[in-house]
Amino acid sequence: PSVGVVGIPFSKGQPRGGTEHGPALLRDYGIVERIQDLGNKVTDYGDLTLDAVEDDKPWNKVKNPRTVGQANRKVSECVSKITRDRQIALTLGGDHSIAIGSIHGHAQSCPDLVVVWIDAHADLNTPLSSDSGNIHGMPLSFIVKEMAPYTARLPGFEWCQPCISARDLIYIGLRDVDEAERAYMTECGIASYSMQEVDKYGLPDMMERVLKTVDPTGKRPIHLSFDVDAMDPEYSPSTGTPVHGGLTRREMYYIAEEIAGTGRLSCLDVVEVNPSLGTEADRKKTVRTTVDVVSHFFGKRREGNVSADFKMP
Ligand code: DIR
Ligand code: MN
Ligand code: MN
Ligand code: MN
Repeated sequence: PSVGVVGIPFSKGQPRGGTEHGPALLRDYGIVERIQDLGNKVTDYGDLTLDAVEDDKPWNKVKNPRTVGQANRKVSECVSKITRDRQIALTLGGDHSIAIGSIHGHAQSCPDLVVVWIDAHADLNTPLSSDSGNIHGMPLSFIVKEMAPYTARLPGFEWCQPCISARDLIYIGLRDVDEAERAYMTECGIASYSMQEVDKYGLPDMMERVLKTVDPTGKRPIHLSFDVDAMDPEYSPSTGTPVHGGLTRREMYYIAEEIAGTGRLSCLDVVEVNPSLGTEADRKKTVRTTVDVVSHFFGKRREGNVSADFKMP
């Protein structure tokens, strides 16, 4: 497959600096070469230039609304172009607020996409329900049509319209869901495979259910949004809001290989790697695990791979 990579050096969707260095770190650890070496044709579009908007006053509790809105407009345009050219978009975050632009842009080119959201958190707060005021805890409220009655328009987001239905979204890995988020999920009918269901069904049965539930036809393009805090902090400690009891590296390999096996991955977000958090060892562990997992989304198989130009010795 063809892959288009874009770095999104952004951290204004949450209070901790550092996620803006995520793209550089992932590149340093060879993420682009790893995908290339698997036989994919990779185009690297570099990093977006994202500026802070001056005098970006909070909207009620919500921090940096115009800065996050403007950045996401650029993300949307970029992802829309990449996916329109029939490349799989790989967005390197950045905090999870960038998924607003990523899904929005993807939906402009592929209106029938489905979203698989792998995260410890539901990221479904609205500017009205959010306790933290951090937009990285709200991206899906901008994107899901059924959330319209519960949300509010934010300055900086005039360009952004909800573009998916609640039934086109499914969660994996949840274990820290706010009360309002839980109520919205139930009210809108958003399916979720939280850590409870991961434990109950096991990965093979769960992934079958996930794919059948969100797309019984098995034909629609998949937008996979991967927050590295979905994994247990044992594997990805350098992230802003770690939660114990998460997915193992091995479970993420399984999920990634199953998604790759559909042949329908159309956009992958890799978000919330924060090189400024934890020790040097934590940072290494986080980025190595993340790059390894991403390679499985792009074709690496534990049973082994043989490249097209391989000559039998
Ligand atoms: C919390 C935490 N639900 C919030 N969300 C996080 O701030 O809205 N999302 N950490 O990744
Ligand atoms: Mn999260
Ligand atoms: Mn919480
Ligand atoms: Mn998230």
